[in-house]
Amino acid sequence: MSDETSSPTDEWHTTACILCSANCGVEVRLDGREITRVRGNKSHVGSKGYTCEKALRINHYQNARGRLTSPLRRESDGTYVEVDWDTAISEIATGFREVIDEHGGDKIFYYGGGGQGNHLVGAYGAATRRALGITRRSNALAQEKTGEAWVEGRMFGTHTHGHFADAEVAIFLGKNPWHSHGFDEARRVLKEIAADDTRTMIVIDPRRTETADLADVWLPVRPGGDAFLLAALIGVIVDEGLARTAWLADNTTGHDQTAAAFTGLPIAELAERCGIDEDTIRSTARRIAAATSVAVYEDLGVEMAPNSTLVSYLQRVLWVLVGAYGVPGGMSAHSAIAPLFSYGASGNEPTDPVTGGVIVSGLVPCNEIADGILSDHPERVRAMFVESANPVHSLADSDKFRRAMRSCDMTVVIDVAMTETALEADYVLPAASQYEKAEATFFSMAFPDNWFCLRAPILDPLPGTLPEPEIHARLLRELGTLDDVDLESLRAAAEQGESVFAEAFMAAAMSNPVVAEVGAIVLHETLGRTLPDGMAGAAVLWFSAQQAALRYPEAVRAAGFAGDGAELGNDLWRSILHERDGVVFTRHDHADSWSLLKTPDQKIDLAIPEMLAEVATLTAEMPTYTSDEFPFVLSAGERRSFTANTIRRDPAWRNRDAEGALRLHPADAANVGVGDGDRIRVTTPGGTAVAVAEVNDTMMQGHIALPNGLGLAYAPAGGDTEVTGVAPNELTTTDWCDPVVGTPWHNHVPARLEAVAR
Ligand SMILES: Nc1nc2c(c(=O)[nH]1)N[C@H]1C(S)=C(S)[C@@H](COP(=O)(O)OP(=O)(O)OC[C@H]3O[C@@H](n4cnc5c(=O)[nH]c(N)nc54)[C@H](O)[C@@H]3O)O[C@H]1N2
Ligand SMILES: Nc1nc2c(c(=O)[nH]1)N[C@H]1C(S)=C(S)[C@@H](COP(=O)(O)OP(=O)(O)OC[C@H]3O[C@@H](n4cnc5c(=O)[nH]c(N)nc54)[C@H](O)[C@@H]3O)O[C@H]1N2
Ligand code: SF4
Ligand SMILES: [Mo]
Repeated sequence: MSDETSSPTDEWHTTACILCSANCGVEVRLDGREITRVRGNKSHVGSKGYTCEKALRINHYQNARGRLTSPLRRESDGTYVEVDWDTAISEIATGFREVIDEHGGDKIFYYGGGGQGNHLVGAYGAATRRALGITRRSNALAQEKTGEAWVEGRMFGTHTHGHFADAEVAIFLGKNPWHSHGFDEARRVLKEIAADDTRTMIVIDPRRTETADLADVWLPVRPGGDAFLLAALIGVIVDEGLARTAWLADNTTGHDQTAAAFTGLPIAELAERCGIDEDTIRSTARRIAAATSVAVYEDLGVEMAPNSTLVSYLQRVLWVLVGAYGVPGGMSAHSAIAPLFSYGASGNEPTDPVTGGVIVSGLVPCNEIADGILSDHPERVRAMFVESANPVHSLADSDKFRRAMRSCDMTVVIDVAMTETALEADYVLPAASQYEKAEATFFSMAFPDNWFCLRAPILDPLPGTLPEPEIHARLLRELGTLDDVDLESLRAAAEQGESVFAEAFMAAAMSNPVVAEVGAIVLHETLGRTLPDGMAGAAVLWFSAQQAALRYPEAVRAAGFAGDGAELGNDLWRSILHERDGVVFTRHDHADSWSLLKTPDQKIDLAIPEMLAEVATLTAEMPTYTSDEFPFVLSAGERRSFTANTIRRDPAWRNRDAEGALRLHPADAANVGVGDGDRIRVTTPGGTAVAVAEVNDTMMQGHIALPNGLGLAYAPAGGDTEVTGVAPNELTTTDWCDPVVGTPWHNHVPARLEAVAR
């Protein structure tokens, strides 16, 4: 590999953009370690050459200044010293052992496990969790998708996704795919729908977003008003007899009970509450009901706003009532090479022993983590292991999370950069970047064909860094976890090919519980050693391929793979390992969307009693979250052209909107007394900050927005560390969240504004 990368060549290297969940395939040219050119990969199985503007500057991730190159230990005076890997691993193992001996492994918390481009990290992290006895964990999904997962678990037992490329009616609910993507070739698909008179795009968003500009129907809902709007749409469908009753009788349970809850709702009153007039609601409901296919994408605009779990439920009731499940262009369950989430919601989820928060899909609600640590509860967390995440920056109330980390006995962060979170850790371990190791994500949710793409490294690890699988393996070796595993004989089996290895590994896992427990690391240490240069971290995917072959044998065969049992899995694995453009790993029929359901009767369970009870409250006294003190609603974390979570820290990557402006409506700007480019102070119950104002007529009056991912510290060449823009979670509080699953209301933060004198 180093031969290829030591001098500029004409060669294009195949990889992917890692800035959002789309993970578009790209090809890049290198000059030494610099990524000098980027273009879409036309052969990529999902993105087919598509990229957005953000991919073109991935060098700002790969070669940012301040990449970590040595393990760091914080000294008692607060400074960090470089230590070698052996010292770091040995001291970390000792530190964790002390916490385990004194308090138990369940007092260690694991946060993270993968970002927008790297989920193999999480598979290896899971092995370490089990080795240390960690039971409590969380990640970003528990501040966006757990409400949705709770609802989907009850209704479908699994995750569903829309087929926007073919949908007759596409609905974007608190979602701006023009910027945030979320499905393959988003902008191309949006333009295609917009250009087709027979198809309708409905955008529900208080802001006239880039997506809303393309929409046939833009519903500028009052911020936080989505539950009223959706209940009204459902009410119209029920009252006007537009529900597909025969289909519902065949395919769902609880439909009568559900329809009853929406019968005779006061549509005019709900219209008033959501700010959309009744006629528009009625015509939109009729358009949805008349469609042969409807696909819906909900995202942060509703998941991080009041009634979030209820909205996740209502939008699904809407499309189920019109029979949109299991039809081309509609919604369906899908396969997964490895699941991101489990969806077995029962209504009896476990709760966190300290905070009492409901644990969905194994994840502690993000807003409760710091409070739990800072409590004096005997079961509280005493140590933190953070990997590939920046929770000080990304979770509500950054300062509280800082204090929580500092109050732990032991904290470890694995990252590529000295992040806001790393700055609070006892040990910081430098990871090889996502272009320096084998990586992949489990984001692909396509149906009927689903794909997966394993990337190979295009560069050697930066000296001093290690890929996470190697870090985890070293830690487990130091802890002695692997002492009783016969790695030698598994290695010997791996040398003889996948068939022999499959048999040996299965036998070892049956006879030795440690092999099953830390299987990912065992695979890395055995099969991984036989893989091509730099690919050891892919070893865990052998198991994923086996699992996929076991779960969907027909669909894997239909995708072109052959064999029975482990041989089918081996055939898929070989293809994953060698195919740089990604592979279609399952090919389903539309009818399979029913067999993919995980409800006991493989029907959709339409009635969730807890949610139906909440429908009745929508016509009770209406809560307001703003006040004279805080009259504005702040969206603390909008996605824009130049935001990418906190993956790129160098502000120089932004061609525009360098500081991440606070957007506000012209009338609000006039009232506050600010013009474009002026400084403006924003104050919330959580804090205060000064931003640059952007007077923007796409905003609704009373609604203001700051971008996400700003407020990062970075030292430009030859300069001191600077913080650019406002870190949104300096303005949020942990109590401001959904009552069911605890997801934050970052899109609905009460705020006030003041002009700042120049
Ligand atoms: N460019 C870019 N793309 C990204 C990311 C990034 O950082 N930058 N991050 C990725 C990640 S991690 C995620 S989770 C996704 C998120 O993707 P999105 O959810 O699409 O992103 P947001 O811009 O946060 O929010 C979407 C919209 O919600 C609207 N909104 C605010 N309040 C309300 C409300 O009360 N009701 C309704 N209906 N809408 C409301 C906002 O006006 C905004 O247009 O984006 C992914 N893609
Ligand atoms: N107020 C507010 N808060 C929000 C949001 C919002 O809209 N408003 N959005 C939320 C959402 S939807 C999300 S998804 C989260 C995202 O927040 P987080 O889950 O905390 O993740 P990222 O900001 O994506 O940061 C990922 C980290 O991984 C590091 N990294 C990159 N590559 C590698 C690697 O190969 N290995 C390792 N070990 N580390 C690596 C980066 O340096 C970075 O520190 O933020 C959430 N927080
Ligand atoms: S940011 Fe997302 S949509 Fe844009 S190129 Fe990267 S992966 Fe694709
Ligand atoms: Mo996210």
